[in-house]
Amino acid sequence: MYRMLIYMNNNQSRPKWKLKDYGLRSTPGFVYQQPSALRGRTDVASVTSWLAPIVWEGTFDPTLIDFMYKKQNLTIATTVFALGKYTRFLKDFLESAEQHYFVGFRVQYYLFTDHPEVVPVVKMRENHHLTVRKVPSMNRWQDISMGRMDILEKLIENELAGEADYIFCLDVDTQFYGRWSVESLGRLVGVIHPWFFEAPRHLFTYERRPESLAYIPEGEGDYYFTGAAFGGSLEDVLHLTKTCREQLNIDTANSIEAVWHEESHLNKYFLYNKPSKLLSPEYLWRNINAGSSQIKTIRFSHVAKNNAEVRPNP
Ligand code: UD2
Repeated sequence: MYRMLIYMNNNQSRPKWKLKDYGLRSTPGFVYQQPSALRGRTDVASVTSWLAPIVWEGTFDPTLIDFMYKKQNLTIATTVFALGKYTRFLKDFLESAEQHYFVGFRVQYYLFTDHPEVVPVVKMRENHHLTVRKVPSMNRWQDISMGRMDILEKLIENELAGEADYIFCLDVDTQFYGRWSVESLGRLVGVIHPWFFEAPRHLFTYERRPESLAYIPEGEGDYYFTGAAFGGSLEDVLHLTKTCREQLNIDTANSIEAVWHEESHLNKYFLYNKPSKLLSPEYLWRNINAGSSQIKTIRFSHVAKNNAEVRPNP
């Protein structure tokens, strides 16, 4: 095991854990395709201007990367919320996750719902476990979506130290269609929104009112990230969720709600706290039937839904 947890209980104001990374190791005799310093994807960018990788099909070797991460004995915490009528998405979400999501690695799902009695029984792979948590119902879908930051912050702070190495937070009105695994791991991970990956930044739907703490001025911005999937190390995602939760609360106290709710605050956070790894829209596509020449494989996608029918309010 190359990743060690060091507890720092003597100082209460600091996180109780610290990840010590001894790097990714291969083994003599393990054979895989030679990586090229010259050839690679030329139709998409696979690195940001601050040198963070952008993960697309063809930018990593699944055999090699699985082999190296297997040695680290990792646990991936994964959160999903299903309140009100969104429980109908759970069966396809969980069944497809069990086919494609971190196969061969330890996964601990945390499902937050106001209707635990309707959670479907889905056969889990070895080392994959589901914990169901009851949360109160809410009247506004915007409050459900934004309230996730508060619940995630508490989960990481109070329960996950020593239980998981990384965390991903995913929307439930989604389905997996292809591999999503260790190539996605990083300290702070954002997913490029499937509607905006080709757009100039003046078209991004950032919050543009200076009264909101999610405000991003014209002329700034790197990418537009989805609120439907993000993740990273416990320490980094704790800082992200805590910051977004605090800023959402201040906005509420000032009677302003950012245009895309917690997604707007997430985009503000990622602009000034650069993600260490970006996932291409393969990792959150808009519709399984929509095509795009750059998308060679769809790994995870929103499913079609009738907002007026599934949401508790317009
Ligand atoms: C967009 C974002 C979403 C979030 C939301 C907030 C994308 C592609 N999607 O999605 O991530 O930022 O805007 O503005 O960027 N939920 C329930 N019950 C409800 C309503 C919501 O459980 O009645 C949960 C559920 O996990 C759902 C999530 O909240 O997946 C986000 O809500 P949404 O999917 O309706 O929001 P949407 O599709 O507009």
